[in-house]
Amino acid sequence: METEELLKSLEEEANLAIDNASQVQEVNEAKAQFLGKKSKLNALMATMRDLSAEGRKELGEKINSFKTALENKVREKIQALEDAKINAMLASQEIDVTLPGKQIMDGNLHPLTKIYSEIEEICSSMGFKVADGPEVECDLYNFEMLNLPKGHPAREMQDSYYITENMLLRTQTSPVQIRTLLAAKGEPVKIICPGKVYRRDNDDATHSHQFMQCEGLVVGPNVTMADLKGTLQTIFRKLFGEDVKVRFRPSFFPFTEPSVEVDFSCFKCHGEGCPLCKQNGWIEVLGAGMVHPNVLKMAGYDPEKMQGFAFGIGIERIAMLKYGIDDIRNFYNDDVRFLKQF
Ligand code: 2NM
Repeated sequence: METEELLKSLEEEANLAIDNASQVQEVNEAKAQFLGKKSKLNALMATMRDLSAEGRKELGEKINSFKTALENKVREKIQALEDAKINAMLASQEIDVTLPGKQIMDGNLHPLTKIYSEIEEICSSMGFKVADGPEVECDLYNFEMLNLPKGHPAREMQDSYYITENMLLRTQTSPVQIRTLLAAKGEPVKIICPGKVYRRDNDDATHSHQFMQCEGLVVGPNVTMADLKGTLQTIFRKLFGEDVKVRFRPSFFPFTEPSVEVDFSCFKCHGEGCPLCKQNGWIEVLGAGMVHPNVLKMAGYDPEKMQGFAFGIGIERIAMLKYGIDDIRNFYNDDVRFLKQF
């Protein structure tokens, strides 16, 4: 009877300890306290050897059922504590999938990229290939082979960022065209070369020491100025509108003969005169001409058998006209308020 009461009180004590445990560790401590080697239960078991066989069996059964019940309770409690922990974690990390998403600002292409991509697309549709080359060039390709020998006054006009005696930042993309002609070894060529160029210039609203050009070059048998005019007319009609007219005025470049300044009729007032064309009706946009026989010869072509035309478009100038931008420096200042307008 005394043992039975002892077991009963142990059971109550153990149940209370386990019920009150708020952490797995406390449950394990209670388990050790009530079932471990130093537990009162163990002491009780030690008294069994003094009992009769009958008494031993009876007590053994009681102790076993006490142990099993307690072990089950411990297991259930630990499970309950772990479930509660996971549920708390899930509740704290709950995601409301119905909340609106974060607004992400869309990027867009730089206005200069848009213009040269547009020109590339127009020219590709006419059979031009796009060529590129190094921005650090040798004197030979940048000047000499463009009919600009040392001491030529036109060198001074764009003089220039030299890296060494004979290397400089290219002042136009024409050296890419010279490289293309040399590689073509006398075969016909039809390319455009978009890219950055560098000149000694004071930066102001319309000038920058670094800007973008897209030069075009067509070399082949029977290439004429009419081809040049038709090509430029197609480009500018696609860029500015189908009614745009193109006009040539005589000019001079060392690498072309004859050379022309190219105007197109104002796309805003259609030639009537407005602030954009300065009441002129025409807008000057580029230089062009028939490739100089000296340039053809130096590049390995016989000017009697093949002729060529070339043109050089300033990308910034086109972008400023098309988008109504009045200061070239806007292109380089990385101000998102400016850039996101295009
Ligand atoms: C221009 C104007 C006129 C030009 C000439 C050549 C080459 F390589 F064929 F000689 N490339 N680009 C050229 C001609 C460029 O820019 C205003």
